[in-house]
Amino acid sequence: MSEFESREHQRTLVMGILNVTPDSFADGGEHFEFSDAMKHGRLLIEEGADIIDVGGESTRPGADRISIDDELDRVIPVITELRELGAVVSVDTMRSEVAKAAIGAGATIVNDVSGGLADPLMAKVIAGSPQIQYIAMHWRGHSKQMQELASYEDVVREVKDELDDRVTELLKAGINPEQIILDPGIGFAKNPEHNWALLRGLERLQLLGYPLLVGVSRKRFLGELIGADHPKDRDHATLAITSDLARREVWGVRTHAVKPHRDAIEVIEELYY
Ligand code: PMM
Repeated sequence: MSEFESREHQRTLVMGILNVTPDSFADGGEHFEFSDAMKHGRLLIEEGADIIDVGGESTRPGADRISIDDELDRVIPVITELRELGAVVSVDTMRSEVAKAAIGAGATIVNDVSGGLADPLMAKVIAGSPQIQYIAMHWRGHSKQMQELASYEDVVREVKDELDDRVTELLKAGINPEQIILDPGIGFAKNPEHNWALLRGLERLQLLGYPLLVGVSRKRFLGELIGADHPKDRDHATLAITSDLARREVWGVRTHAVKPHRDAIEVIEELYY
């Protein structure tokens, strides 16, 4: 029995996405103004989000980077306000300065799509905040170049090994194992076949012994499968994956629509756990 299988069962958590950006994959521009961002944040809370993931920098393939000041201006006021409403907040950032300011504003989870690779100071900030959980996603490079890096012989083995290397470095920097959550990085330096292979092979990643977060919401590979050009037409396909992931006991799913995912997870709970 693996370490993961011996853990007590926990309902899969729903992380609602709040992108305060003009240009993200699926909701770019819709919540860019503070008042629109908060309106959406309140909706995510009402719909039962366990966590709200606030991001100020788009990571869609080809995206340009923004300045630290712009990123701080976008995310900190929203995090402060969401905390006042009692939400559990994660900050989606690759920058240690932004992570530090977000923790100061009340974020309790740092979601780093680079797993600490983009900013060598990130691991120190997380090690210095042992109450914070840290999501380390599989990543091979920034948005501008990431699709050129989508080359694997055995994607599940390589993602597993690269995440394992990340964990080794994070632990070396003084982060506690209990702080770490891993993420296969669906769509990041991966083509559709890689994404499907990773989703099929998640149990091999679970063998690393850490909780897993998975983000497939409205991503392009779903659109290619079902012929949906518009991201919002990919919600049913996303939901099918959430149900499967809840059955396989992943720690959390990162989604745009919250309510249907909470409902689907409740059904899986009733059926199997
Ligand atoms: N995907 C996006 C952004 N942040 N964070 C984690 N941990 N995992 C993901 O898969 C992930 C992420 C890109 O999606 P979006 O632009 O729709 O938010």
